[in-house]
Amino acid sequence: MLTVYSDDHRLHFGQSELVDGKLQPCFEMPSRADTVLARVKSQNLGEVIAPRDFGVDPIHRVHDPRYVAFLQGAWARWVAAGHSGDLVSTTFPGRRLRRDGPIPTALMGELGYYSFDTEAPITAGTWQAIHSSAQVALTAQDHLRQGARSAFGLCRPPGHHAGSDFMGGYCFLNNAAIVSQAFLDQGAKRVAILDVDYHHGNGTQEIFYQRNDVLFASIHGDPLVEYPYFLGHADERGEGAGAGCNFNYPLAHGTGWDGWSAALEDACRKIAAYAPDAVVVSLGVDTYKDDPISQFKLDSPDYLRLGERIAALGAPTLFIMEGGYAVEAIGVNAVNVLQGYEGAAR
Ligand code: SP5
Ligand code: ZN
Repeated sequence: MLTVYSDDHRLHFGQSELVDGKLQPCFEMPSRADTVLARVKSQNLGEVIAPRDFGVDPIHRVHDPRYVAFLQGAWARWVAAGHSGDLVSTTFPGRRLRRDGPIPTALMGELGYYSFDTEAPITAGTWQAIHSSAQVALTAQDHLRQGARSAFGLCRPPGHHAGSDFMGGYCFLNNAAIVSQAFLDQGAKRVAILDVDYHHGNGTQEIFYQRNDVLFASIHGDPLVEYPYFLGHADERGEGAGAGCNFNYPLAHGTGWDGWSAALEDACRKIAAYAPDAVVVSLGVDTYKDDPISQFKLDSPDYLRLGERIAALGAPTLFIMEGGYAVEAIGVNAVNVLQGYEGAAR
């Protein structure tokens, strides 16, 4: 399987994340991508190529151009105002504030408008890193356009928490949504997104919630007890034309392979019934038993089984890297999914 990777991910390196009232190193760190790339190479998964540049047009197909322009220009505005530390929002339009009112003109206000939490710090190289991460996904997608059955976009930063006009949860641009839209723009009729990251893919759900050309299925920690808390319940089934095209599988803390794979089986049956022209996998491996911020109990061999089940869908499949914070293990776990897929797809 082809892997697309760019060193530009290193340009995004947030300094800290608030944990237990203290600033600690960000869980979403550059070494994550290094570990996955090293495993891709040591397992001879296939060729590793750099991304081509498809520009911002495919990004604008799923993100508000004003939001994209904000991301692109925020750091320069911050520096011009005399700052040098990471740019992080602390004020958000919560309930009974005007969340769709006039967009603040002050940088911190505009940042709060476009954010839902404090976990997506904008740093000097963030725009270049997130733009390249989207291009990594688009280059992998282009490989499928050219006829390949599968490809791996080794994206960093991840994307599935980012919505049409908001960032959060370590995510800025929704790589999985961008490539799903690219398939449609190239003539696909239906795309299914299978989100196996530990956290609900709230951004992806939001982007496609009212549409029936993208099915979204997500297996994740129950939002009653897990981030992102405010989306991801089982009764969110889609709206309008999208009614019946959204499937959430919220699972309890402590869920292991038995419970998790039962949800996977149901999600895969929904996807098979939808008969998608392509499957996009939001590949987070923070479901791992030793993940430092998560509460599922998958073990490394389970990821082989996951890949095999995805292969049984029989559709062209694009894997997009999302979360996973047990840095030593995420290479083995992510590549196990890909190798499980390849072993069964062969
Ligand atoms: C892409 C992705 O996986 N984003 C996840 C964002 C999760 N943010 C919540 C972090 C909460 C950290 N809690 C610390 C527990 C330390 N034991
Ligand atoms: Zn996650």
